[in-house]
Amino acid sequence: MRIPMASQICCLLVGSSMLLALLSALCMVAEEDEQTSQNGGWKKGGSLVTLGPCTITRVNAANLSLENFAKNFVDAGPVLIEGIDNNQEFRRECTRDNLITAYGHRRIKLTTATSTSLVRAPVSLKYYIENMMQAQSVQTPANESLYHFGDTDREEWKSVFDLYNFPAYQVPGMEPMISFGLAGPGTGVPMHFHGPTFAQVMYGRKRWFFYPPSQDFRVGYHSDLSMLQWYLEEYPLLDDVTRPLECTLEPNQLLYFPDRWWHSTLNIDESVFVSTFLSPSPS
Ligand SMILES: O=C(O)CCC(=O)C(=O)O
Repeated sequence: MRIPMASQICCLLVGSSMLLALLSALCMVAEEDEQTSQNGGWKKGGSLVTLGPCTITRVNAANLSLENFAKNFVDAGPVLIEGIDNNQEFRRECTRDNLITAYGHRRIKLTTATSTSLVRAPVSLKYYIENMMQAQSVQTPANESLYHFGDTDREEWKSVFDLYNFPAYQVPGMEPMISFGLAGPGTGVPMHFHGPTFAQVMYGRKRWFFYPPSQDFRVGYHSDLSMLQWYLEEYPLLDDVTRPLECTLEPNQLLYFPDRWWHSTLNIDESVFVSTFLSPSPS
């Protein structure tokens, strides 16, 4: 029997380690594809943003009656309600393929991800999804980061928005209005405030940051700083006093925050999301 020489053994070893590397790369691609298909076709990951801590109140919907919410949570601060499964039909409507196939030709308006939120020229939904939802670069300032949120033609989108079930929890004297959004990983909206709001993600994970109305700690924010740059450069410098409250919102959860709470967002993944803004019902 011929004994292989050292160089032949080395070739075999290199060959098999290359094969292993190739196989593991193929497995990673297959795993990513599987994750994407379970995720409505929307990509998970791809940004420098990781899951953060959750420092706000968390409660399971099974333990939170509508009465308890209205009595004890409406003004108490941000709350993450888990175990919410109220929008499966709307979620199916919002898969990547379905949005492109059924509504890709419609024109949507984009806004800059700044506190002043300037509206930019409309693009088709298909173009936005296929070409403009890539991961945010830290070099891109907020005034060049385009985001689709809220500025949707309500008449044109009525049949789609009608599929969305508003949260069963209610704030007495207030009525809901839907705002729909689609955005890429690493994008987000800087600190601002308005009336009480519910938020859900149909797909993707989204970090939320909060300050109470009494504490205007917009430390490190300025109008053209993107949320990604704030997160990478300013957020790590915050201390116990200046750090915002925060939590990551995922599908099957509902976030609520009361009137005038400062808030900002940062998408970890490609995200499809809805905010329900509450305003006083006309008497
Ligand atoms: O979901 C987002 O990225 C923005 C939501 C937001 O700012 C809001 O609901 O007021």
